[in-house]
Formats: sequence, structure tokens, C-alpha cells
Amino acid sequence: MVLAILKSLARVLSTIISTVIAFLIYGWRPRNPVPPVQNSLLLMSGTTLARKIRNREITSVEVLKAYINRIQEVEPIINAVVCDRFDEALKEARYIDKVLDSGNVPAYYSREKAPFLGVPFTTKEAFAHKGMTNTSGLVSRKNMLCTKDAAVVARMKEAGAIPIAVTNCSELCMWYESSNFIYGRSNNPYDARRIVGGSSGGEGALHAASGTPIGIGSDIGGSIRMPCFFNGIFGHKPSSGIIPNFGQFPMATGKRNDFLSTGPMCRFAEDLEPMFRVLAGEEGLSKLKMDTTVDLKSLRYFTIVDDGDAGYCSRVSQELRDAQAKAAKYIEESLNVPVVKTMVHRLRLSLPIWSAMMSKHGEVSFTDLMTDGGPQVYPAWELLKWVFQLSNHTLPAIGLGIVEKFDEMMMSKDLQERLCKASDKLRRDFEELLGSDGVLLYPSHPKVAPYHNSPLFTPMNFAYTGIFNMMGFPVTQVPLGLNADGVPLGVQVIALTHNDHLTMAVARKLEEAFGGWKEPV
Ligand SMILES: *[C@@H]1O[C@H](CO)[C@@H](O)[C@H](O)[C@H]1NC(C)=O
Ligand SMILES: CC(=O)N[C@H]1CO[C@H](CO)[C@@H](O)[C@@H]1O
Ligand SMILES: CC(=O)N[C@H]1CO[C@H](CO)[C@@H](O)[C@@H]1O
Repeated sequence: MVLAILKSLARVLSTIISTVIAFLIYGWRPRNPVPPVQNSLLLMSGTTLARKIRNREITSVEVLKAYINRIQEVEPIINAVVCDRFDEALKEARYIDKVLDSGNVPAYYSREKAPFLGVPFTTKEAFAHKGMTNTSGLVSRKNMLCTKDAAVVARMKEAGAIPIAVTNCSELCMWYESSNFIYGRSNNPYDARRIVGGSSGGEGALHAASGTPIGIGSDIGGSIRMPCFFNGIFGHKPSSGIIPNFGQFPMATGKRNDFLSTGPMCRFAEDLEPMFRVLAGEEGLSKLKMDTTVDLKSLRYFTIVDDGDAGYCSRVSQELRDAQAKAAKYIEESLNVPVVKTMVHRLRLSLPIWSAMMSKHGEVSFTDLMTDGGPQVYPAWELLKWVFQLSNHTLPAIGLGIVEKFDEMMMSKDLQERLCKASDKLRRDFEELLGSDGVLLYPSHPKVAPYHNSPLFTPMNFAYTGIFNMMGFPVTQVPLGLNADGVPLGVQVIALTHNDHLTMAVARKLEEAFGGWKEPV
């Protein structure tokens, strides 16, 4: 009882502080959204660009130049790109154009083998690209360059896509605002006073600003879905174990590698599936049912409006509740099926379950990751240095290092075990509810993109996305238009493991009604 009162008090206080401080610091500044797109090439899906390049309606060089110019135009506002390879990329585009013009196209450039031939792509900087940085915002890794490509980068290149740049992340990819002491902070293209999310935050912002057609992120607590939500684009966190995570820093080890999912980020729903196929490869696809035609009318639909208001997270805002209700209503009316409002009570334990599972399966401590083979890092000492602006580490990273030290004090082994069992039970609850033909709508986050730094006061809000990493389920993040302030709304679409084809099909359906990604205005 006392605990409950304290918890509500803490939540009210954190809400007031975050709202008031954020308003005082940012509220009066201009929104400064990115300028409107002039070049129509920037408003085409990756799939369309690939088709037009192959049919020689446009050239790969034209497309690359359009995107490079756009990046140069929006970077002063969003600060999302941290390392580029524009010159090499243009050379590669020229070569592809020459081969296509010659009419003598080799088998490895066929439509089947190279579905994205000549289309530019980006990834979060945590993915290794030969010759580019791989720091994940850790200052001690500042001048390191990759010696090889991450598995998914290699697959995209094989599919004919051309890497043009890598994008900003939070320090060590463990925070939902993308800011660090190497590259600074990224800004939301709809409203530069707001966060881009994290950890794939630079990636989310660059897409929303039309600076890239297709991209890749990774997600262990919402790092694909939160940036996609805050920036109003599509993203897919695949079923666990389908797309290889190999070649990113930091690399998840042991069971945590099952919690981490690598997946596509894009503005147009039609790009999700072809990208997903490239990233999954034959081996990944063999576990799935991607080739079955989805009959949307024959699926069962559910909606859960919040986590039962367990108190760890902010309350889900009314505008997001309304947006989710509108999505449910659209499904009901357009498909003539019921969308059942339900509740899974163990969702109240989302945050404790995520924390217990992560610490049970943590082989490398976060402090060791901060150290990264260099001199030992002491989080409390870093905190003191941070106060005097002498630390190389961001406040969230230092905080996580400190929390980790107290982890054993806060959670006994016994409690940890009980929470891990609760995680299994929660998975069974969902299995009973959804079966092989059920789809669930669930909030992506309690609030739309907040002002910079305010996540410090609402650190647990990622639990809305994080819980599905522990379940291993596929989740597609779907944009649902903009709110009255021109900031993106959205929802998560969830199915059971290996039903990725269902969530992506529902994403395409919702795009029809809600218009998917919207240009910042
Ligand atoms: C921060 O990192 C740089 C580069 O690795 C190093 O030279 C400097 O000593 C570090 N500063 C602190 C306070 O640790
Ligand atoms: C996968 C990969 O190439 N990672 C590299 C990141 O950068 C360091 C420093 O150069 C390399 O040692 C890693 O191999
Ligand atoms: C604000 C800031 O530090 N921006 C940097 C982002 O990264 C690029 C490329 O490394 C730098 O040129 C910017 O100065």
C-alpha cells in the first residue's frame, strides 16, 4: 500500500518535472521542422526506385545524388548521419548504371538475386560497414574503422543496395534518446526540440526527413520500434532468431542474442517485406510462412489499451488511445470483423520481467562494455566527472552502470527466478490468446516524442516495447498520422513467433487508411 502510494507520487512528480522543465527549456523555441521535399525521387519507396532503375526510367546515380543532396540539406537540423561514403557510393552507382545500360546483365544482378539493385541504404552506426566507424557513441572507439561488414550489411550489398551512410545511436545503444559525446544529439525532423528515440534514432530521423529510402536497425528493448514511432515511419522487429545479429557493436551474447532482433526501417509499408526477405535469407525464411497469402478477413484481432497502468511507465496519453481506437475501428469496419478489447494481466510486470531476464542472462556487464578493453570505468566516479563536464560518458550510460551495481541489492535471485517464470507464463497467456491467426494492437509508447532530455524523468517508458523482446514475438511498428502539434502517432502490431507475415500484412492495411509516413510540416 505504502509502496503503491510512493510509486504514484514518484510518477506524478516525474511527470510534472519533465513537463515543466522541458517546457521552460524548449517550449518557447521554434519547432524548426525539416524543409519540404522538392525532388520526387525522394518520395518513392525503395521497391519503386529499384523497379524504375532496372527499367531504366531513372538511373542509380540520379537517385544517389538526390539522397546525398537531401542529407546535406537536412543535416544541419537533424544531425542524424555520423559517417558517409558518398564518393564511393556514387562510383558504385555509376558502375551499376553502366551494366544495366549494356543490356548484358549478369545472373547475380538479376531481379531475384538483386531486388534492390542501385538503391541507396543506411544503417545505424552500430552495424559494421567495412571502412566506416563502429563506435556506438563510445568516445574510446572514436577513430576505429571496421574491417568487415555485418551479416545484414553484406546481405543488402548482395541484393544490389548501395550503402551511403551510417546514423547516430545512443551510447552503447542502451537509451531511448540518441545522443553521445562523439556525434552529439540527433533532432526530430518534425520538431527539432524533440527526441528521435533510440537506439536506432539517427536512422529513424533520417528516414522521416526523406534522407534515405531503406535502412536497418536493431532492437533489444524497442530500439527499432521507438525511433520508428517517434519519427512516424514503419519498422519491423522480427521473430527472434530469424535475422543474424552478427557484426554489430555492442554484440549481444548468449541468450541476450535471442532478445536482440535486427530488422528493416522504412517510410513505405511495401518495403518491409522485400527488405525482410533479403535480411532473413533462405535459412531464416525457411522457418516462416512468408509465401502464404494473408486473408485479413479470416484473422482474429485484439486490442490492449495499456499495461494495466502498473505505475512504472507514464500513463498512455489520450491522443494515442484515440489513435489506437481509430485503427481498431478501421479494421472492424473495413474487414467486417470484431476487434476484441482485452487485457493480459501479466503485462503489468513488463518492466520487472524485462529487467530480470536481462540481468539473468547478462554475460558481459554494461560497465565492461563502457570500458571496452581500455582502462576500467567506475560509474560513480564518472558521475562526479560528469557534473563538471569532464566525463566521456552520457548520463544515461553512467546511470545504467550505477543501477547495474545495485541490481543484486534491488532484486534477489529468488525474485529474479519468479519473474523469469512469470515471463514464461506471460508468453503462454499470449499463445492462448493469439494462436496462429491472432493479431494484437498495443501502444508503442505512453507518449509521442517528448522534448530532449525528458526521457531522464521517464526512463521506464520503454517497457511498452521491451516486453516483446522477452517474448521473442514479431512486432511491426505502424505510423498513424500526426497529432495536433504535427508530431507522429503510431501503434505496435504483434503476432506470435514466426508469424511476421501477419503483422506486416496488417501494417499495409493500416497504411491504406492512415496514410503511413507523413511529410513533416
Ligand atoms: C576521453 O576520451 C579521450 C579519447 O579517448 C581521452 O583522450 C580522454 O582522456 C578521455 N577523457 C576522460 C576524462 O576520460
Ligand atoms: C565487425 C567489425 O569490423 N568490427 C570492427 C570495429 O572496429 C574495430 C576497430 O578497428 C575492429 O577491431 C572490429 O573488427
Ligand atoms: C553536433 C555534432 O557533433 N555533429 C557531428 C555529427 O557527426 C558528423 C560526422 O562525424 C560531424 O561532422 C558533426 O560535427
